[in-house]
Amino acid sequence: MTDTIFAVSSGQPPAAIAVIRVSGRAAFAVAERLAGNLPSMREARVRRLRAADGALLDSALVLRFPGPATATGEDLVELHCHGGRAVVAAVEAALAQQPGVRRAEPGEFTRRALLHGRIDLAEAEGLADLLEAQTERQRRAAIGAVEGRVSQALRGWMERSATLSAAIEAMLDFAEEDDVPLDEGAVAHVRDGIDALAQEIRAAVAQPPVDRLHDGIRVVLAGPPNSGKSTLLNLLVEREAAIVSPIAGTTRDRIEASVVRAGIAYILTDTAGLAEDTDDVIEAIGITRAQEAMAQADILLWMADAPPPRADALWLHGRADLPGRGAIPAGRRLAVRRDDPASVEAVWRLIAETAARLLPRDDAIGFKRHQQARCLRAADALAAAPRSDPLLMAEELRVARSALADLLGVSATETMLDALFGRFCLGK
Ligand SMILES: Nc1nc2c(ncn2[C@@H]2O[C@H](COP(=O)(O)OP(=O)(O)OP(=O)(O)O)[C@@H](O)[C@H]2O)c(=O)[nH]1
Ligand SMILES: [Mg+2]
Repeated sequence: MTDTIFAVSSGQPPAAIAVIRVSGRAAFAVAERLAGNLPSMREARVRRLRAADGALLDSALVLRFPGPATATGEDLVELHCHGGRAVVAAVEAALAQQPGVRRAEPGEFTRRALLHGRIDLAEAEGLADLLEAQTERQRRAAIGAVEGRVSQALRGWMERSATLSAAIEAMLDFAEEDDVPLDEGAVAHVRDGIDALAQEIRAAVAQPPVDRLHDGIRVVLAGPPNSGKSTLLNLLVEREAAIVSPIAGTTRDRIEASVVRAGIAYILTDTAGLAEDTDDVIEAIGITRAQEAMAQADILLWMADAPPPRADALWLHGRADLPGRGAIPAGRRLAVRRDDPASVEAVWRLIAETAARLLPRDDAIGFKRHQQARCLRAADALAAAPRSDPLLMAEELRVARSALADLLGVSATETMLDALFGRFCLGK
């Protein structure tokens, strides 16, 4: 933590410009050694960067920002160099030679931001998702988290819980000091507040998590051999991803193809035909893999005449152009034929409709799965609080708060509680 760190914060060279960031106590001193006198705070100036022996390294735009109001919470310098590989390597080498200065570990700038309270854990997770975002929907969900949408919800619940705890504390103090029984009406009122909070948390995390949005929706094609799975996969992804042949058992392994449609990422998986019985060892392994893929599918496209193994599968009627297969039998969602692009488009529409139900709405807070699980734990603790025992209620409130605090990467901030209790005590 006492080290001063540096790293290229823009994309990998070569590029027109490479932004090298230096963060830490020695940031200004180090930059001064390279650039001569530094520009005023938050002002951009061109400076010549020189090695220790005075040799010219590059001419760069130099900016400096005083901590703690910086991205990392520390003194921060940005060197906007020419983005050639050798330029960047030379400036990095000059930085690394300075005492107490080293190259940053992956994510270390963000880690420092977290440690210095510039961002919280939920925002940091959003930032990681934002950097990985490849689709418009992924970007929108991630920027929401970076801007504190998740954090605000969590903090709001923590504060409500702290207020309820404070009310209990005040009630207990009052009863003790004046030696009177607890006011049952007031206890019931707090208990109702706890219930309302539990319900609100449950409702907020009832939306599908954002994980599927970031990881891609897993669409798996499965069914018996020769049912047209690989043909449909190729048509859906518009390339020859899988081998198609009239020989039953052509596909033996899982074949994955990633596609983005309407801002949503999908991973399509073609699988080995589920032959009734086989002596072929490799085919048998393929079938096991197919079954694993089916178990992990968010959307199962079931191409078979026999009914699907899962109630939520999308049952398709394949090869509908063949004689005798013209009419769609009951239970099938759609008929597919390789000579009819409209039938393939209809499959995509069906996938998209199903996917929409698996993804959070655009106006949802956008929790991740692990955040939802922890929020539910907090809600369970609240719901478990007994109706008439204020001490146990206070304990469940504390448990809930600490579950929420973990998601923000803060300790169930005593400071926040102190402030709140302090306020209550004033009027007592
Ligand atoms: N007429 C017609 N033939 C089709 C259609 N779709 C696939 N076929 C043919 O059916 C045979 C099997 O197709 P595949 O796509 O390889 O079937 P699969 O389900 O992947 O088969 P396995 O990999 O063995 O499990 C091939 O000869 C395809 O040309 C279709 O819509 N109409
Ligand atoms: Mg196949």
